[in-house]
Amino acid sequence: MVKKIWNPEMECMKRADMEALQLERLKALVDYCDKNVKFYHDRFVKMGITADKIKVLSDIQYLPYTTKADLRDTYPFGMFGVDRREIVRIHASSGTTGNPTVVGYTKEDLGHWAEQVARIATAGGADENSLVQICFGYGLFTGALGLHYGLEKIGATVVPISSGNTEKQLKFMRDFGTDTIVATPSYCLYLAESAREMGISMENYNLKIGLLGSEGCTPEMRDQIEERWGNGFFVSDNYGMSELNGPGLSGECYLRDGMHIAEDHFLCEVINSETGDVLDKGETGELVVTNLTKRGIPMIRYRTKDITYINYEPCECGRTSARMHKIIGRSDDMLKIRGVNVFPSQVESALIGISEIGPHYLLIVRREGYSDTLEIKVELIDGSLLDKYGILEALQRKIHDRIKSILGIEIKVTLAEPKSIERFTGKAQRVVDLRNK
Ligand code: DLL
Repeated sequence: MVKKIWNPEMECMKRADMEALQLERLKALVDYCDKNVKFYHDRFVKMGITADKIKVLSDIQYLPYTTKADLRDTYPFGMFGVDRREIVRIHASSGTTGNPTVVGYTKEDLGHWAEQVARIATAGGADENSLVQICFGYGLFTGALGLHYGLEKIGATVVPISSGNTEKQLKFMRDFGTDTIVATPSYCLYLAESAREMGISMENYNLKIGLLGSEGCTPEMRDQIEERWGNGFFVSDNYGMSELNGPGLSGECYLRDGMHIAEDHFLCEVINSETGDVLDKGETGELVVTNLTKRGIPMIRYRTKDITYINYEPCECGRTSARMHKIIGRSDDMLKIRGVNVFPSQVESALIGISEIGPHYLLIVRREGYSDTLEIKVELIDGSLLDKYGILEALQRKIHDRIKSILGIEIKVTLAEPKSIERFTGKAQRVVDLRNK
């Protein structure tokens, strides 16, 4: 794969210079928000904050946090920093409750966003020779259009096929010689499974690179995706969220030792999600991000609810940009079961590698009496095992013991028929929480 750096000036900048640039941009952002966003102005007045009070980067701790609830409360355009006519694009994400979160981009914002995506696409191995199939749904979701413009910027050939229609995806992939795919990890795996089921040899594909993201992908899951596609297929993990432009906030390089952050655009902190205290560098907690360059809907100290830690050491790839660890879980997706924190990613790591079962699983949480129970439902690869009681029982015990030793709580394992767990073309839904039902 190609090992280029899209913007060496920014991605390989000395840390002291990067921090100076971030400070300058932070002051400008605070001043901008004070003058243009009533929501921030009111908070600043209440807290006695003005841009000239920001002297060093750590003064960011005096600024207020922004949450998804703030966006919902100001729905639809209440947090925009410009007149609606200056907004050239709107995206939105539908939450499970309440109003969707709506975000707007000025022309300049779209330019920054494409630049951010150009960096992660290059870090993941794409370049002007790439032929890319974008399998994210085009529409209000930021994944497809975000990757689209970033990939066009680096000169790749983009096929905006969108999500779904698996047979057509596979046909185009073969006929066009597609070498790069943009998708969620679960859909990328599903495509490989479908190709195999249709009896098509993997030799018919030229797929080399997967720019995957939008949902978690453990190293174990990644290995499985790469193995299913074969032929040296290489997967990178890419992170972002619509409130912070979309994809492009960070992405892995070929060394895959953390996702490189576009630090000239995003100032990241890690906090204790319960107390709100800022943690020391390298500690694990909730990621909080300030978008230093966004003007359509500026974002100060946005609480992502995603759990990670950040490594500020330069990477051997040549980039000096800080790297955030793969998302460990979400503070609100984190299941508290009998006092123990459980992240679906822990279960995924334990399951993958057991040869008799597929990579599709569900965590089902119930309340029985005063106690919570966790059932883990996994699919068998060979359905005929369901008739072989002895083998089935031994397998169930093996999975049970493996997960129990990781989580430290009692669980129930259910083995299900092949293809009985729902497949997703977008983000996979792994948790069914029935406690309040
Ligand atoms: O998922 C943006 C995106 C699109 C990123 C395409 C990468 C590729 P939202 O729909 O707003 O935006 O969802 C944001 O998805 O807070 C995380 O919880 C989760 N997420 C995104 N990327 C990753 C990742 C897009 N690489 C939410 N690993 C975030 C784990 C991820 N979780």
